[in-house]
Amino acid sequence: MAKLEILHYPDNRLRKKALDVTIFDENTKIIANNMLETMYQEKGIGLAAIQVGIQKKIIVIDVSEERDKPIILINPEILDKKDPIVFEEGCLSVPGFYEKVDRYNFIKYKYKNLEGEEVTDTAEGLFAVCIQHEMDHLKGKLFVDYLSSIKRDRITKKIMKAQSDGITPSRKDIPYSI
Ligand code: QAP
Ligand code: CO
Repeated sequence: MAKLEILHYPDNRLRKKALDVTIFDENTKIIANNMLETMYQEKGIGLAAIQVGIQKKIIVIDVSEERDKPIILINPEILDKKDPIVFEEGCLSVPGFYEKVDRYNFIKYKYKNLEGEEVTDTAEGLFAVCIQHEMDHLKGKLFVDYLSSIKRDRITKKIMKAQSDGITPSRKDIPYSI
């Protein structure tokens, strides 16, 4: 397995739209496993292929405390959503910044697994929010897009300054439990 390089906002490649996975082969498995390794090493709870420069609809998630329940979602679609909530989110592509975003606490969704089989399931709480966040990445959307332009501009400035200083902003007190 290999750790992949994560693109940081405002990199244009984060704005690309992911393409459907049509071939479920060894290469797809290698990408998913490398994404999991990258997510675990960076202490994330979710990662989309777009964030590592791969334009495919592949998402990895693990919201378990023990960090031992990896989930791989390919070509995901949300079928139903209910119970609006406001959730404070971060993103491995926007390191060091956390802001409140409007989401749904409950979703019904479908996806394909690594074998190409279709699965339908439900999710709630942090897991549901994480799926919504990662699915936004597949459309080239980031959580900062939900913020006021004042807040977003402030984040853009700070993150570009940090990048020019060669620093990756980070925060140790991550608000969700991992
Ligand atoms: C998306 O985000 C998410 O700033 C996944 O310094 C986040 O894994 C969905 C991370 C919250 C729902 C709720 C961020 C790690 C990880 C940072 C992440 C950082 C180190 C973010
Ligand atoms: Co993200």
